[in-house]
Amino acid sequence: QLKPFPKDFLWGSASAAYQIEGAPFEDGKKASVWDNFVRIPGKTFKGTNGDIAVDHYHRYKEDVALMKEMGLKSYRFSIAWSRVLPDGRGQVNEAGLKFYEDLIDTLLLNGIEPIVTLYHWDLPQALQDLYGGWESREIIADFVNYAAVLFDAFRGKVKYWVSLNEQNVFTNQGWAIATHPPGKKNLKLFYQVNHHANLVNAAVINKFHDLKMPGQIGPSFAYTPQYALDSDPMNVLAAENAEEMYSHFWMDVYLYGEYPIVAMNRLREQGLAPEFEAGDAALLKSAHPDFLGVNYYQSATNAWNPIEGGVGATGFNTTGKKGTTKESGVPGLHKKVQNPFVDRTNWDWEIDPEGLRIALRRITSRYRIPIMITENGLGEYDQLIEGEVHDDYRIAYLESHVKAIKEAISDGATVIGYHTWSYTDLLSWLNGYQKRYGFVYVDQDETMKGSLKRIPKASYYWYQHVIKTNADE
Ligand code: BGP
Repeated sequence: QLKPFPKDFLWGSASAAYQIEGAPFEDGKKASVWDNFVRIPGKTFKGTNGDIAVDHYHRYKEDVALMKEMGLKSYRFSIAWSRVLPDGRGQVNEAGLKFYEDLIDTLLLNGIEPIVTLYHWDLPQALQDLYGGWESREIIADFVNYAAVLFDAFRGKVKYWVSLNEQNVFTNQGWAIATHPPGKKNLKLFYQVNHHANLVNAAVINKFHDLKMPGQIGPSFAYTPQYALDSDPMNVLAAENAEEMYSHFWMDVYLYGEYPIVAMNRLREQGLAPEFEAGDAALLKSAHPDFLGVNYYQSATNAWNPIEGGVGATGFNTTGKKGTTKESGVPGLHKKVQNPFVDRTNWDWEIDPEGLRIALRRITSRYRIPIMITENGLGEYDQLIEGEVHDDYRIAYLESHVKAIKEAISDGATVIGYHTWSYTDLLSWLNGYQKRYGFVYVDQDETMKGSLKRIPKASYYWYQHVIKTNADE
């Protein structure tokens, strides 16, 4: 007999500013690094950008009305730093702040818990220009100052705060593989930037606690649990390597305040370890997140990859055609292989609900921290046929993941909420508008000239029922 979901479980859904808002230069907002990056030819799918996105900036009332109708308990969204502080620091833009105040008030009025992500990748371009953004330690003071503006503005109204969204993704894509801004390939810099992000995360959590903010704060980590292909000890070692370098390397810092030993030894040997300054180690140790946000989409399977002649590439499927992902790996560490036991999406993301149960259990055993699932969902092509979207594949995906959470709770994990990615359809950073995740279909595509009409999909009504019954049926 499985335990029921807690009565106050946050059945939610999520989004991020750049992917939904549009209005990049309205009411005093200035450019973020994404506003510029998308204009570099070849960086995004058919050059799609977030200039209009799904026009949430002007249609948020309609979007919240649909949330209310659905019975949504919580809504996770991010604040665009350059809307509130157009230059990243200095003068607050009251009009920008007001947009979020109105959104938060509308959510509260409709009984929906706002969950605010401070940073979902859209750094003010001004700070990138001024000192290289995350490449400089100056970001620590600027970030804390930005957060303090929001803490002050929304004290008592917003109870749940996410510090950084997927630090492991934005640092890796920005500085190691060059697929996100600022588009660099420099491993030494990547580890240094990531160290600065760790310091920011710790400093902002401390600020929140120093201010005695009512509520909770934690980072959202993109956790991909690593498996071994089989019991060949070398494949098991490859999986251990991947878990150390891609999971513990972030979560240990968040929750133990220290980098893991094996990973740091490896980086020191290669001359890639981040430089510490006086006070860094103490700062990392001093911060204690109230929960860990987990973004879970898939697991990853590993095999040994020899130092001599091993696979050294990074492989992403941005074609939207199943089976086109190229081999990837790090020689002497691991290589990523297909899991023969699970199916994949058209973007080759492996569909593995059991992996979510495993993820929640691993975090619980290693860190003993409450978990908020801040993202989980299925990106697919949806078809609008006679005004309806029958996304049964999405329902199947979400249903199996909800079951996995229930099992993990019975196993002993503390899970306080579940936020699907995403609420409405929105811009996928690199895959345009064709890779859809929403409960609500939005008429928008790569021409960026859609009507922007909102149409609830079959999954919308399915989730409405889940919320109503607390997933008890
Ligand atoms: C996460 C991000 C989201 C969202 C999601 C889906 O990494 O936090 O912002 O984009 O992934 O990714 P994609 O759009 O690449 O399919």
